[in-house]
Order: sequence, then C-alpha cells, then structure tokens
Amino acid sequence: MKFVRFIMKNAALANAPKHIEHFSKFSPSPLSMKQFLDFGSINACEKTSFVFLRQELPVRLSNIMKEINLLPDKVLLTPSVQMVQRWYSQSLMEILHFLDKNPDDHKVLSEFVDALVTIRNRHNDVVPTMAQGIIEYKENFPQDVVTNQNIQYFLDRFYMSRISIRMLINQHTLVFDGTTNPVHPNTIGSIDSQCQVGDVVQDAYCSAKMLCEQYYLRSPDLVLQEMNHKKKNHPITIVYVPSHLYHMLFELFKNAMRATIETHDCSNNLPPIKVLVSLGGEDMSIKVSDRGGGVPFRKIEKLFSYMYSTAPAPQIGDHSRTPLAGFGYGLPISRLYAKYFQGDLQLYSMEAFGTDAVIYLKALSTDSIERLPVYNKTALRNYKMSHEADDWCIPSKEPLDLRNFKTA
Ligand code: W6P
Repeated sequence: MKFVRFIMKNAALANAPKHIEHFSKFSPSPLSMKQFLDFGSINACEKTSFVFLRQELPVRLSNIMKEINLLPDKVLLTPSVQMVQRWYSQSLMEILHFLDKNPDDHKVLSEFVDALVTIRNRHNDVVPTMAQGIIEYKENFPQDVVTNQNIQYFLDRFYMSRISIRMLINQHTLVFDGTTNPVHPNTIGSIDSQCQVGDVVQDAYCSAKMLCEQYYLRSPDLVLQEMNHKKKNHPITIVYVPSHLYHMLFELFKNAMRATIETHDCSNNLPPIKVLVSLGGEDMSIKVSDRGGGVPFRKIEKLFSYMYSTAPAPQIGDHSRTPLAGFGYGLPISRLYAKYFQGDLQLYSMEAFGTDAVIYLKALSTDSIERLPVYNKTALRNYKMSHEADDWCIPSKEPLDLRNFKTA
C-alpha cells in the first residue's frame, strides 16, 4: 500500500514541470501593506482571497522553481536540494487541485485553508535542509568563486520568495480560521497596524539577555531612545509584522551582546547596548550600537554570506560553541526581512571600537510593498554570468622591482 502511494505520488509530480512552465510565465504580484490589511478587514472576503491565492501561490512557487533548476549541478543534485525541490512540486500540485473548484462552496474554502496549513508545515525545515545541501556540496567539491556567488544570489532570492509565500499563507489562514483576535484589536493576521517599535525592541532585548546570561552569566544593559520627528514624545508606531521586526532585533542583540562580552572579558562594567528608534517622513530607522570591538571592514560582507556561515551542525556533546549568535543564517535572513517591505539592514563597524547595526524600514504603509524576485531574462543572465575575468587588478604581494624600469 505504501509502495502504491509512492508510485502514485511520483506520477503526479511528473506533471509538475509543465505547470511550472506555464505559471512561471506570469510575474508575481507584490502586495502593499494596505492590500494585506484590506484582505483582512471589515470587507474581508475569503472568496476573493482564495481566488487570488490559487493563482498567485502557483506563480510565486513556479517562478522560484525555475531558479532552483538554474543552480549548478553540484548543488542541484545534492539529496537535500532534491528533497526541497520535491516539496515545492508537491505543494504546487496540491494548490492546482483548487483551480477548477467552486469559490462559493464553503467546503472548498475550508479545504483550501487545510491545504495551506499542510503546505506550510511541509516547508518548515526548508532553511536547515538547504543549509545541509550546501554542506553536502562543500564536502564533495572544491569551492569556486563563481559557484559561491551563484549560491549567494540564489539563496537571497529563494529565501525572499519563501518569506513572501509564508506571509500570504499566514495571512489567509490567520484571517479566515473562523476566530477573531480580541486581545489585539489592531492586528490583522500577522500585521499590527499600530506596532509599537519600542516594545518590540524591549521584547527582543529581554530574550537575548536571557540567552546571554545563561552562557556568560552577565549581560550588557539596554539604553533605548526614541526620536519621533512629527509627534515629539509620542511612542513610535508603524504598520508592520511584529514577528519580522522581532526576528531582526533579536539577531542584532545576540551579536551585539556576544561582541560586548567577549571584548570586555576581564572588565567588571560592560558598556550598554544603545538603541535609537527614529521616525521621519519617509524612514523609520533603528540603530543598535555596541562597543564590542567592531569587525574589520574586509569581513563585513562575509557576515552576510550563506557560504561562510554554513558550518556543519555541532556534534552532540560539543560545547565549544555558544548558541549566542554568529552562526547560521541569522544576519542574511534578517536583512531579507528588512528588504521584504522595501527596507534594509546595514552594518557600520569600526574595528577596535564597536558596531552600529541599522534597520531601515518605510515609515508609510503606502511605501511598504513586497519586494519579490521575478524569474526573467535578467535573472537567467545573472546565473550564466560572472564566469569572466574581473576588471580590477589583483594587488601584488611582492614590492615592484623598479630596477626593471631603469633606462640605460
Ligand atoms: C559585532 C558584529 C555584529 C554583527 C551584527 C550586529 C552587531 C554586531 N557587533 O561586533
């Protein structure tokens, strides 16, 4: 019986490429914060959301599946990446089942919610599984610059696509699960229309502080300041997904705390982590400043590299590494969360002193529009390119011997 199911499932997946071909010809449709809120407010219409998602989800899935196929074979053919690819095919086929269903049938709508929940769970471990794929590639092939660049380019787009697909699924399942959320009247799905930035800073700091104290038995203090340009002394709020903001801040605090403690090993007083939240007409910016000794400029880009930060999982009983920051995909994925709604995350470090990490978000919900990868000729070219020589000289290690240039 298990065997029969296995055969049937693979037969169904065999049809996937033709659907991917079709749906990848459409560009994803980025939604604004306002559109997300409209789907879930008074005129909330589950039918409209269903009809939109049964088209949009296949488009977003197919667009990124075309890019998975552009990965170098050494990466594409690893067992982990193959597994992720099957999950995507499976999920695509499950959504396509709804294309010929009647949107006025309540049973169809509730089956759709169930299907989305199943799909979301299937993809829970995509990030560690892709990381395993990178490890498998690194173990079996010598690294080269071109493949590394391709992987960085791909994973940024792939994880951004994943963030956006999960956002769509979360909004639909949260808004239409038949319950309201009376505790937070301002939240619609995962969006808070009055997200108090200072509160999220405090929450993320507290969680990082607890982790930090478990390992180092102490932690730096937080000094939080707000600068609200229009409404002086009013708490700063934005329309945003608090869980995304929390994710970014938690990551920055872990890094800032580790750096602070490890550079003040023998000192009794730790310099505090200073956070400045600033709201202007266009930007809402959050600066997290530590005095943790900084990072040399040359190494800043590496902090965002999937390749550099992919290390084999620590062995059981290996206590040599702390769980507090610096491993895994925390920083690159935090930057994707910031970019997802047209923001950014940047590091400004001064070696020997400390680091400022700045999160830039849009102050206006009308500017907060999804930033989505699209599979097109330009994307295709970016995978094919950069096999050529660089157009900047390689600095020589040896001093130039000027005697060779002496005229007779
Ligand atoms: C550091 C390295 C780092 C990364 C991200 C955020 C803060 C910090 N501080 O030393």
